Amino acid sequence: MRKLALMFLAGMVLQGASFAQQISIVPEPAEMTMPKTAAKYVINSNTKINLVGSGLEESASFLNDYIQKVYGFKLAVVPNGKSAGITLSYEKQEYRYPGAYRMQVGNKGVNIAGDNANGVFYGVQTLIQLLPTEGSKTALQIPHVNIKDYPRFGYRGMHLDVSRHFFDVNFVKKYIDYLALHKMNYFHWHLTDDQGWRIEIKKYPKLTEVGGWRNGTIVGRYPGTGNDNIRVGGFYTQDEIREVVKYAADRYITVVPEIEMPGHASAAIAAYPELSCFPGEATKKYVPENCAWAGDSTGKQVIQSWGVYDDVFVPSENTFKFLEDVVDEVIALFPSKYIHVGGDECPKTNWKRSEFCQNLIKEKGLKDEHGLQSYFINRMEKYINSKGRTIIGWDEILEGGLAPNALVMSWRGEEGGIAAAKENHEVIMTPGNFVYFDHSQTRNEDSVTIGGYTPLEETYSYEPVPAALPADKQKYILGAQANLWTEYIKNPSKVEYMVFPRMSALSEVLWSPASKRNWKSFEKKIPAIFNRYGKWGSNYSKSYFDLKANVVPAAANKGLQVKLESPIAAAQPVYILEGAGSSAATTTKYNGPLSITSNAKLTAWNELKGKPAGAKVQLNFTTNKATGKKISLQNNPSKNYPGQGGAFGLVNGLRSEKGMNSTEWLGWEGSDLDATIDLGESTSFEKVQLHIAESHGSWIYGPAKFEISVSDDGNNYKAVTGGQATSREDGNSMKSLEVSFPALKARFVKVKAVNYGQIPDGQAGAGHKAWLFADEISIR
Ligand code: TNX
Repeated sequence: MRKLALMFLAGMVLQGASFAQQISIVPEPAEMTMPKTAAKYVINSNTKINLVGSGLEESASFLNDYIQKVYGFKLAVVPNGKSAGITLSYEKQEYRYPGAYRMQVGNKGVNIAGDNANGVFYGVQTLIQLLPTEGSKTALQIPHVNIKDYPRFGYRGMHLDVSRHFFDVNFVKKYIDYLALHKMNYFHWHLTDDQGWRIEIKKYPKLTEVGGWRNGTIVGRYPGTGNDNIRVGGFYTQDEIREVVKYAADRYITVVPEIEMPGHASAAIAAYPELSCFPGEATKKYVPENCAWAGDSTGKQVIQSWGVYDDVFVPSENTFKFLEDVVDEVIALFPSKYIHVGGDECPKTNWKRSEFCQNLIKEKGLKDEHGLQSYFINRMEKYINSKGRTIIGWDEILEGGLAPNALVMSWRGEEGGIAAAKENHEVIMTPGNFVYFDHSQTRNEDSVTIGGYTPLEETYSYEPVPAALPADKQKYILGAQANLWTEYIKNPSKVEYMVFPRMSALSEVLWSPASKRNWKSFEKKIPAIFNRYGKWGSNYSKSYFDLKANVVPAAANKGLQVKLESPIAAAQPVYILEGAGSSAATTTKYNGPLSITSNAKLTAWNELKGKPAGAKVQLNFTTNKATGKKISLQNNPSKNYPGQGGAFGLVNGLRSEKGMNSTEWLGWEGSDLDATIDLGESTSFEKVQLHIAESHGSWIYGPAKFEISVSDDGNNYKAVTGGQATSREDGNSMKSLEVSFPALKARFVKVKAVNYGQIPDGQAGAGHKAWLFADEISIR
């Protein structure tokens, strides 16, 4: 069980004296030593910042702004100063990536020496992390330390989607400050998508006049329960863009702009319909019927719902001219070596039915529509290369042949990154299951998220260099980045909630030497990290402290056991168990695993000094003959949707009650659920049920077939016929499939749900493999 000696809960800080001694620098420095006897240096309003050398003003002013904001005073900055205090200077250091520095805190003050100005800036970030988060605000005690530090990766990135929801310049600057405080150096600005075009392009004013606004937004999780009918939007003027780029550069952060093509292009098409294969077709035609629409439904419109849409750029000369013009203006605004061209999720449906596209495929001797996508990206790459820049694309740009110099962002797992690195292409890793910060970070999600479950520990455990990559190809992994897609993130406060504390974990993955990365040490820093967010006035998720309930099979597979775990040593987990033989629903102190052998409702939470603290866990167990039994799977579910405890999750007595947004689901991409349950002894039963999810917009389909067979010896199986599978809607995109038959006796039961196969044309994700989602098998 993970326990912290110190604790912090839901806005309340409980801090021991020992904590004040703890140094909590995030990301962990490469090397750090402390004097034998701990000592302090005090920074107060008389302390001076000495600058030795030029180009250090940005670092001094960042430090001063921070001290002013958090502690309310400012330090005098003295060029060529020699007095005691804080001294910023240069000192040659040999490291692979810019940003190395040394730092000493002693009796005479703080010395920060950088290999370059960037290194000094990172030294200042470390100093900021030594400042107290408690106690006096006028005499800031910092511990004596010796630090030598440098980054592990050259690309340490964070992404922000400003299309699905728009965030103004002030917040974008704040976000950039968050990057700086975490020693990150790339900000990937996702500026265009189906739901809004956010960058002013002088030559095409309608991009922002028309494409920057939508008449409404679906309410709740896709496909939504309605439309809010509120016209929203916004965009950045070119002056604002320059301001942001400069602001970032002052913090040693490069802004990488993303202009999506050829898919996710509806906002541009709304402004200039001739960019579509079918300029005359109304956008509404491409939107599923169950997504409510606001306002004008004729002609081309900016999309109001989430997902992937078929109305993509037509690969015509006119479109290429348009995109080249856009790129010209983008390049003039962004000094970044990299220009991101998207390339992801481009449905081929329209290209298939467009005569123009089919002729183009023939004329250019392309294999098919994937060849056309590759042609599209290659052509834009050539143009961007001719301007001295390099393209980045999402991993779909591997399909149909990779553009020659492209850098690949691997988002659908690590495979794309591995394939690209093997072809000697540079790679930035952004795999969904580790660094998609739009995923939930708690099992008790308190607002809608896109789905998935990426808790803090999982992000922390991420290793950007895949073990599967041969040693001589590892150099192609430039680093990693977390993505923040904002379909379900409407305001700055939720952005902060979703990125913190996972961004702190990621910063350590990207900066600290692999040998310095240690989850247990990181956990010790969590109270200080949270205090710091508090000082910044930032929102953050406290789910790390949630009480966790682990459901496991009981001894000899006779029922279930629930273990309650809390990272807080001083907290007492308590629970109410209704059913399961306990008649009165009384609050009981937890002191060991709970046994579940019949239907039961468990409510559990932490108590701190007798008061409830943190989120409640609520589990409704429905037991049956399969519950807690041995189960094995022929095909493993996807790493992204492993369910709770793998195969066991199918017989843990728990079903999702919330629909898709649950960690109960096991998901198979293209393959079948093929489970064998060992009931332990010959058992009589008459029906088998499978609880599944079905959400075509999210590429999740019910099985093509649902088959049961039984065996007494585990070798010879006999199909159970007679029962036709019936299906019942359970609401929230969930269904129960059931096969019933005259009672029979058997020990082994094979349950097979055959994957739907390829997603049909005209549906979201057409041509891809369908997902099969299931969370529970019951036998009665
Ligand atoms: C996939 S990641 C997308 C985005 C969505 C995101 C939601 C990628 C390249 N494309 O358009 O916002 O999933 O998690």
